Amino acid sequence: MTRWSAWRSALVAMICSVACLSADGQSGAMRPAPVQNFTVVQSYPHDPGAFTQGLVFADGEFYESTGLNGESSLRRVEIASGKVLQSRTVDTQYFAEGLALVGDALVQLTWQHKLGFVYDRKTFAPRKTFTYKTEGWGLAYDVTGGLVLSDGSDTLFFLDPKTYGVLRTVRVTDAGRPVRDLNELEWIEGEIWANVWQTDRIARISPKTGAVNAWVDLTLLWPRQRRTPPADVLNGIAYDPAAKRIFVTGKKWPRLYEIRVH
Ligand SMILES: [Ca+2]
Repeated sequence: MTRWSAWRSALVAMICSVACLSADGQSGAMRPAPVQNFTVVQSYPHDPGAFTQGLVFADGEFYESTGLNGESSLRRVEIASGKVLQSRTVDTQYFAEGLALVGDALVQLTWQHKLGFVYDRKTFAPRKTFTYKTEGWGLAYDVTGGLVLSDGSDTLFFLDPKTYGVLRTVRVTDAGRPVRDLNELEWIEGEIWANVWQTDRIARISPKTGAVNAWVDLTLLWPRQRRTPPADVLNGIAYDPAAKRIFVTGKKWPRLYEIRVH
């Protein structure tokens, strides 16, 4: 080892001892992910009857999947007014869940029937169904990342967008601990963002490792003590990649928000 390389190795070790270890000696990977704040950019009306389980942005509009037996639907929604422009009722035996746009098809999950519906994007006409082995909670797709499903556990399932077979899974963790109750999903700039059921937090997840990169704390978006029945939990994330707009709402919330995270 030359004198230069020895000096360089010592420098790297010194930097790592400061940067890679926390005060209690834990490695950086074991530290909880940082918590980020938000500001509201815009707020829009949202159908307070929509028990939002899936939210997708495409070409200046939202597609939305609503849940509950007898209230489940697939919708196309005008952003500015929250007006439902197109709707299809889901049979009362099904509790609809996550929604993703895959090419010209809308793919909708059901909660416990292990049955997915594929619709024509334009007409909402049913094309086919498919099955999966878990519960169905959240669903998201983008061309780069692929189709990803959550089932309320700490596992994300990456599906083949043509056959819906499982390609791989990843366990989601923060500081090495499992993050369960992963719900509505969205691909945002290479990360998977996930609502965590019964919380006001969104996890920003590395699709490769499952590690939570950061949390977005939305506790103050519509504080729980001010929520009026039948409004339920925060759920629903959509992303406009061209304008980099992030939208969030909740189950039976009367408003939908564009937020900026910092
Ligand atoms: Ca979504």
